[in-house]
Amino acid sequence: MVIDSNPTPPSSRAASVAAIRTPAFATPLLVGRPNPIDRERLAERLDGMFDRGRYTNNGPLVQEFERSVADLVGVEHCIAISNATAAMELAARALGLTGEVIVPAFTFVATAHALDWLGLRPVFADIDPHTHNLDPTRIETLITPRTTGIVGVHAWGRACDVRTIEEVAGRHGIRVIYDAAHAFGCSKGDRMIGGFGDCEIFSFHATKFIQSFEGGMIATRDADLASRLRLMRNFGFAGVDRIVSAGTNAKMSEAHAAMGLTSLESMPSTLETNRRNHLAYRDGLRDVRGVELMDFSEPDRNNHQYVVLEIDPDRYGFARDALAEHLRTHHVVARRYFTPPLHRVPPYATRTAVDIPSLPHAERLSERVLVLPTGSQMDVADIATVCSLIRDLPSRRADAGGP
Ligand code: T4K
Repeated sequence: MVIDSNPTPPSSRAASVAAIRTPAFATPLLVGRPNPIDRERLAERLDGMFDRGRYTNNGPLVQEFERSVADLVGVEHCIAISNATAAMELAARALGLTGEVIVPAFTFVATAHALDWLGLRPVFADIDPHTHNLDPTRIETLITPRTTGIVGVHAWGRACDVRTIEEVAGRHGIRVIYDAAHAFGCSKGDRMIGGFGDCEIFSFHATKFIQSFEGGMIATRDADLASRLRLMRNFGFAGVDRIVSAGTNAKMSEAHAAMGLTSLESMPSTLETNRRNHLAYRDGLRDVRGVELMDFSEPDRNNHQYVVLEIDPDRYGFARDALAEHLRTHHVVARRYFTPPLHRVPPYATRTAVDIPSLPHAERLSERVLVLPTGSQMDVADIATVCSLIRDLPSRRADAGGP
């Protein structure tokens, strides 16, 4: 996809929705456009890095980024990793997972691929259709003598039912990792995500709430696990020329940490923009039949990085894919995360066809969910325009003689 690196100011971008053949926006609105940062601060940090001549291998910026994240989420140990997928591989290996690991079928493919890459077997579980997270009531039925772990995903930054997941895991003596790729700055009640399970994994990919171009972070309260992870991300080196374990190269560079620190400094304004946009979408879509906006107005904190719709085709009059296509013709590039559900994609589809029952909620949601653009690329007038595109689609069909 071509990334618009020089966007037109939002206010001059919206065109008339009335003109059916003219796209409503002159330039594409994208899901996952990087959130703004202070470029001068980034340049200063990079200058410091050039002056020091230290570009990677646990340099001062990486250490500062780790400390900042640890303070923010309230855990003792944070280990910066090259990306969240590599972080999941390291965590699963450092925790000694073998055999089968239970994962939700409704997540980004990286969650399962990281396990599969290690020779583990992801066992797909259905999700709760309201939270989009692992349905904890189904986990126990999937546990076998080969199960060694559960990976919960805090989808869209909404915390899993951590209490039940950890209670089930504790009863069976198995490990818990949380894929918190979406959940930086989010909480479960007054506890920040980062401190649950054996460890939690954040993604700082360019598209995330806080980003370091590419990047990941493992947060844990377990000091032994943290030291194993530090060794493993750096070839097993415990000091100069001293190798004490197996390892790989999953280090974060200083330039990535410079971006991560700079992005963290923008967190308050990024959150304010995301929250403003979420409220504008909520107002604009309030009365649209068959279109439900995922609401995060609970005691839990959310970063509002994702604007998630569920489309009921019977009530809306159009299927999710038709709406996505309609929006695309107006340069609103919504995304169908996560389609298809993981038990239906290679290599899992062929392996699981025989022994996995259908996972109705994951399947249904992956045909209904649509993620809309947000962030600083849009103002509230743009969001009103996107909402009218969504609201007006069914009436176009009615004008043309009904469904
Ligand atoms: N677990 C979960 C639950 C995840 O969602 C992810 C990643 C991971 C684990 C793994 O984390 P990492 O190993 O990546 O740290 C994108 C992201 O690449 C991926 O990181 C993210 N989840 C996923 C939900 O979204 P794609 O395949 O949609 O990428 P792509 O290239 O289509 O870009 C997404 C959108 O962002 C487009 O609208 C374009 C826009 N974009 C993208 C980039 C890279 C920009 O505007 N600027 C950019 O620089 O996966």
